[in-house]
Parts: sequence; C-alpha cells; structure tokens
Amino acid sequence: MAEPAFTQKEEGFRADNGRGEGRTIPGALTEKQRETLEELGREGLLERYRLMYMIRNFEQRSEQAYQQKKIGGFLHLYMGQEALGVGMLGAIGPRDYVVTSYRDHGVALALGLEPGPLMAELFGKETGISRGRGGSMHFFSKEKNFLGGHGIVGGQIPIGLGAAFTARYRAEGQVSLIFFGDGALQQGAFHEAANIASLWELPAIFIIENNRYGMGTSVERSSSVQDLTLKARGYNMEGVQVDGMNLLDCHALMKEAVASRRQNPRPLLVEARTYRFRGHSISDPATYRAREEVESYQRLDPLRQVRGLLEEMGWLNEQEARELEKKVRDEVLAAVRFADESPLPDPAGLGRYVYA
Ligand SMILES: Cc1ncc(C[n+]2csc(CCOP(=O)(O)OP(=O)(O)O)c2C)c(N)n1
Ligand SMILES: [Mg+2]
Repeated sequence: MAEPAFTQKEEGFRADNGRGEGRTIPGALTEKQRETLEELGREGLLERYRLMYMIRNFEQRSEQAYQQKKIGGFLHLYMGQEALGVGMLGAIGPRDYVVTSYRDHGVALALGLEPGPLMAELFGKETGISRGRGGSMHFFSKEKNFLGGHGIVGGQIPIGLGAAFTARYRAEGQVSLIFFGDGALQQGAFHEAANIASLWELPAIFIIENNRYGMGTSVERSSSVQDLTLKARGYNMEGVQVDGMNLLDCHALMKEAVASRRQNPRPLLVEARTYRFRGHSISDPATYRAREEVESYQRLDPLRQVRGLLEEMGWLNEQEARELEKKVRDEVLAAVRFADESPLPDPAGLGRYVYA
C-alpha cells in the first residue's frame, strides 16, 4: 500500500490534509487551523512541541532500556501518536478525568507528569509512579485525575464512564476523556458504556485512537464499518473524525468539545486517525505491515509537522530547536539515571497497596 489507506478509501479525510510530505505550511492552513495557531501562540506551540519531543525520546530510551533488560514484561510505545495525546490533553482542564489503555506513556507525559517516576515505574522501582508495582501498563496519578493505564482491552472504558457519571452528579463542569484503540472499540464494554453515556447524558468523550491495527489485525478486518464514527449513531451520540497526526486539529476539536460539554453534558465519540510507528509491543516486529505503508505515515510524522510549523512561523530557529531538544534529551537521560539508581520495592511490602 503506497498511500495511507484512509486517504484513498474515504472522501472528506486526508491524512495529510492535502499538504503533502507532512509539512504543515502556514500559508496552507485552513482558517480554523490559523485561529488555533493564534490561540496557542509561540509559547503554547513550543510547549506542545517540547512535550511531543519528550514522548518520542522517552519511548526511544525505554526501548533501549528494555533491550538492556532493565525493563521486563510488556512495553507498548506511543511513537507516531504524539500529536493526538498532546493536542487533546493540552485542551482540557486540571480537574478533568483521563483514562487510557496500556499504551499510556504518552498520555502520562502529555498530562505533564515528570519522566523520572514514569521511567522508574518501567524499571519496577519503589520510586515509580505506581511504586514499581504496576509497570508500563499501569501509570496512575491522583493529582492529575489520571485513572490509569489498563491492561485489559476496553477495561478502561467503563471506568471512564464512572468518572463521567461522577462529573455529572457533582455538576462541577468536569468531563471524562476515555482513550482506547480501534480494537477496543469492538468490545462489549464500549457499547454498554456508550448506551448509558447517551441515556444519562454524561460528559464522556470517547476517543478512538485509530492506529489501524489491534495487534496484527487491521481495522478493515475487525470493524463492520470503516468510518468508525458511525458507531455513535446507534447510541444517538455525536461522532466526529479528526486527523490524529495534526496537533492543531486535535487541539481545536477537544477545546470545543470540552467547552460545550461543561455547559451541556452529553457524550461524544471521536475517531482520531493515527499510526503507531513501532509494532504493537516491543516483541512485535510488525511484519504484517508493508514498508510503503509505514513510510507513508512516517512522512506525516507529527513532530516534523510541528517543528516545521514553528520554523515557518519564525518562532524557532535551528539553533533554538537544537537547544530545546538537547534539554529534553538530558531530562530523559536524568530520568533513566533516577530509575537506575532507585531501589527495588522491599519484598516484605509485597502485600501493600493490594486491594483484597
Ligand atoms: C480483554 C483482552 N483481550 C485481549 C487482550 C490482548 N490484547 C492486548 S492489546 C490488544 C489489541 C488492542 O488493539 P487496539 O485497541 O487497537 O489498541 P492499540 O494497541 O492499537 O493501541 C489485544 C488483543 C487483552 N489485553 N485484553
Ligand atoms: Mg489499534
């Protein structure tokens, strides 16, 4: 497959928005994108680029640490999906709820969590964000209303629904963001939650991170329809598609969705079209994907898009970019050092934090 299949299959959606080669050119921005750019400004866009770069680098370092056997168990990387997480989570408030799957490193970093305790969690250390008991799939932060990191496909969806119910019950204008994959969309958990969210008018924002595969199974082979927003119809819910490789689009969509739901609670289904640059998990060589397909998405690399935009706007020159990136890489290296030097949990405390 030479081109991203989304571009070919369906009218009205182009993974590159017609700009080609993944370059976001200010002159070629839509009016909406220009407005978003103005709203974010230099500082806002720089901060988002910093977070995206942090995620990419954190994932590269965790991949390396895994190969050095410093990390065991599962490891699902977020590379390729950075614009989605950073764009959407940069548009919510500090009291909103967020829950996601095992592919949770990017979401945690996008929420502003420090890389040190996250890396330490991957290393199974006592200083980890879940005290080394959870590992890669179970990041969690009470301070950020981040309800995890979940290993059961679709298991996070009813949890996010419960948070949406809490939000509605307390009537304090919070929303609940529920991230899950194209594979998880086919689970009963989603369909039961969608029905209740609609019936009870809960402020649940269901976000499908459609990266086109659930392990080795393509969405063409797992979904009855290819426009995944159609799944909202049976639940009398709004459904909307967004280019998940485009930071500005993800931000704008979520900003509006959240603002209107704070006033008038009701659910929403978002299909964000994206791509994972690596295999499903660290042990997956992803031989089920054609090289041309992977390359066609690499040309849409969200980091390159945002860095290109910053440069074209005159907001970041080569030298400043190098400095910013070096600073982030140093921070991630410090996180690895912190994880390395931290103690393992004391075996005597094995029963602590266990719910029984
Ligand atoms: C209930 C359940 N069934 C199967 C699995 C094994 N499994 C782990 S991830 C995965 C694929 C899910 O794909 P998707 O929802 O698209 O998310 P992605 O990994 O692409 O982010 C499967 C089948 C599981 N963890 N839980
Ligand atoms: Mg998937």
